[in-house]
Amino acid sequence: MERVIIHVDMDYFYAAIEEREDPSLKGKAVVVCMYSNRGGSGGAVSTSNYVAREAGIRSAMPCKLARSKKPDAVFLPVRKEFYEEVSAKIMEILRSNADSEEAFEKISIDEAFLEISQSCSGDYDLARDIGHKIKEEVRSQEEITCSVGIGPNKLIAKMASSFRKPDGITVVRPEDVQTFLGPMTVKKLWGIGKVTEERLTEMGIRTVSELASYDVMELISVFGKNKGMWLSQAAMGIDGTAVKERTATDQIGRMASLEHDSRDENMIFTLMDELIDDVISKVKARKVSFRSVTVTVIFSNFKTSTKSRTLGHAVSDISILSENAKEMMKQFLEESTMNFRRIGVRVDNLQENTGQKSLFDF
Ligand code: TTP
Ligand code: CA
Repeated sequence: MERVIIHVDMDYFYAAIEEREDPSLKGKAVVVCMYSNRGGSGGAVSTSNYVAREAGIRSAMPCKLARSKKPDAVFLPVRKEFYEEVSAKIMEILRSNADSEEAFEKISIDEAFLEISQSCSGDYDLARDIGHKIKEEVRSQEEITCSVGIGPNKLIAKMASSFRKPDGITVVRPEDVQTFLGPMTVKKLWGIGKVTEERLTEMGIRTVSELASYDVMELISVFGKNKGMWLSQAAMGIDGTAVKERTATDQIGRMASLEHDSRDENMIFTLMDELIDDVISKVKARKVSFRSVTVTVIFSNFKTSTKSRTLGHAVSDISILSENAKEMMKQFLEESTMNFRRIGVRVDNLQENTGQKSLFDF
């Protein structure tokens, strides 16, 4: 089956959250600043909305310069912890659209890759539908727009998502990869930094198609084996790297759909037992303990909700996982009226077992 990868990138993320929190900001230029701890007017722009960008304001620019470009812009201080919370909710929405819990890779606070090869059966029309569905879920649940790129690998998906922004969706089918990449300047190729770009320019290589047809041995002689090979492959749109959670060592989880949408406690808790068994066997196999438990519910309208608990200390036994997870699930049942579609159980804050048993293990 053809691989199909989606990359999702939130639009002007920090500023979009601030706009959402204060609707009076809509239409105004909004600049989120990381002020230096010396106070005063020091500090750099974290991000700005598109109104501010029209005035030439950019990330990393001194806030003072931004102010001079657009004196009537609204300047707000960064609220990183709050953005992290919003990010976590969005990541749950994205993860729930991947082929499996593991076919997901968060790459920054507002970007992730999802593999959807199985759910779209390699069909790019279905993949586009999934892309639209993700955009709609993020918009309706978190009131944030995002841009989506779909392609046969991570490199293409990543470059596709930045092709139409904000609120865009770009699908690059395998047969269109060359047409998509070829005309771009090499600096657009994901992974090429300033130094490499300059070196390539000196060599007379300006576009990706020029790089793709450049003799790979020459590239290797200039950049070394790994980088030279990578440059040549990337320019041809080839990227075999897997979508894989980078922090996979940090959590173990399982998610599954109910037989049909339901609020039947028997059905829900039976499935939970299965998920819990699975999580615990992975915990044991990896010889780790966990300090927090998260339960996720995706309702029949696709709304995603999570609850987490941090335990007093790290444990690895099934009864504690089961008790905490089920209590949270009961709360979900009490608080909601809608049917459940999918449920998930996850443990994080993993610690390697030292061999010494804690009191809890007896
Ligand atoms: P980006 O995805 O690079 O930018 P963005 O989401 O603000 O805008 P775009 O619509 O172009 O995707 O970065 C995500 C967040 O990371 C951004 O909202 C703020 C933060 N950030 C910084 O704090 N400093 C920086 O220099 C950059 C580039 C981002
Ligand atoms: Ca972004």
